Amino acid sequence: MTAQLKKNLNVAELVAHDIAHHFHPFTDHKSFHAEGGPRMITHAKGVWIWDANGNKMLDAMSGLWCVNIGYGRSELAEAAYRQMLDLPYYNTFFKTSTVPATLLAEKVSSLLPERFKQIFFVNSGSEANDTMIRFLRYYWQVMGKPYRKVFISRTRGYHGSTMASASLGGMAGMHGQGGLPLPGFEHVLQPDWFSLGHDMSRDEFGLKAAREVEKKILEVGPENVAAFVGEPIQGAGGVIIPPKTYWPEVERICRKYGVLMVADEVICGFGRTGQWFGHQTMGFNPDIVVMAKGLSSGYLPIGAVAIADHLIKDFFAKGGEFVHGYTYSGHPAACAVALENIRIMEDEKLVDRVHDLAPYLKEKLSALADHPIVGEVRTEGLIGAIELVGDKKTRGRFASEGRVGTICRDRCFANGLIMRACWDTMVFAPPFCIEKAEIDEWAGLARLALDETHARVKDEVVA
Ligand code: PXG
Repeated sequence: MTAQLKKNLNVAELVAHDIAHHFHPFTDHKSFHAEGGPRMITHAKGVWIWDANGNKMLDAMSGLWCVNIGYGRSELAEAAYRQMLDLPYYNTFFKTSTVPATLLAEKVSSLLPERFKQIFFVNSGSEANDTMIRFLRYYWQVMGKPYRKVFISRTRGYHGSTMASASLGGMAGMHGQGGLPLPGFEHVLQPDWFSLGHDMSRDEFGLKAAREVEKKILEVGPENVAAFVGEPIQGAGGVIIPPKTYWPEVERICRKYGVLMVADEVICGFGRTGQWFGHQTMGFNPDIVVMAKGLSSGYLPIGAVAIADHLIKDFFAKGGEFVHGYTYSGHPAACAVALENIRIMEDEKLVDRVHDLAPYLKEKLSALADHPIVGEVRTEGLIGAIELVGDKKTRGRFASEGRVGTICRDRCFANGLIMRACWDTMVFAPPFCIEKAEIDEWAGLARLALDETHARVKDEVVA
């Protein structure tokens, strides 16, 4: 938006047009209209965003977990501009390619473990997961095991909004609308020690949650399972950081039954956990890596699926054409932006920065754990969560799941801080450029929002 347009904004008129014509994703339109429509976001810089009324907010969510390098990097805009002048579009079907698509495939491969040499481009995390599902179903067919069609994933996992990716995800609310999941998608317990671990130690609970995967494999029949799919750290499920025992045990189980492993790195990928990929931080070795968001820091839509050599070798030899692709697979402008994003991440050592900032973030936000309605603060790299509870000792929640989280989210907004509420878990994933002084400011705003939330709910009986 040009400065001129910004100056002449008639906010009330814009909001009225939005209410009249804009059907928003993940929005309850009844309350949205009743509460006066959208907050219009107009511009952003670093970790800060502004709305059309001039309110400035610290975005501790990087948009939707994606603006990893931070807002306002003109180099990315220039990369898109230059590419659009040279070649705004050409496809990557039918034995053609473009320079940015080729260079990005090579670059992404070089960031991943050695075995990932082939990269398939898509436009979103949902498409990345659909592509992975279609690839693996056909892969097993090519391998003479067409019955290996069942995907196992976790409750409260989030893998996207298309029919297949929402089926793969374990969000009850999404399954409740229109009869999902589709057949062939099974879900097991999420490794959420805080909510489900009761009196077990974290490590014991990690093993218990992993063995749910084994139970499910045996229930479905190992010969029918295509893959186990999981986010290294579940994001939209409430930033569930599994106990250290979880992933190695899941890997041992999957290998035992010949079940492939897919890491959905849409949130964890590209540095979020302090290493390039979340599976490196969590200690497991996937066969497929699904990416989006941080690949371009959200400046343009792009996602990717990386497939390990041991799968691709047979697939290329025996599979013939993979009858799959999107008009915008490897879109040149999106690839140019992703390349520039990765260049900046490398030149400015942003992954190291995440790693180095992580202890400071942990220290400052963990100080909130003394608050009367905070049950736990957990972080890994620059991602984390604050659990809201009515009873700190028993980790007891407030009545009506999600209500107190929503109050807290609104108090954050009112005080100039953006954190998301996943039910009664406040989650955060700030841009990697965040400064220590901004972390201090955030911790102060978070405490204020928690105090205001507490004031509203302190007389309530705990569920
Ligand atoms: N996998 C993971 C792990 C995600 O977090 C997707 C796949 C789907 O990506 P696309 O690009 O198709 O949206 C995501 C997306 C939330 C929220 O409520 C999270 C996402 C998207 C929308 C809302 O926190 N993550």
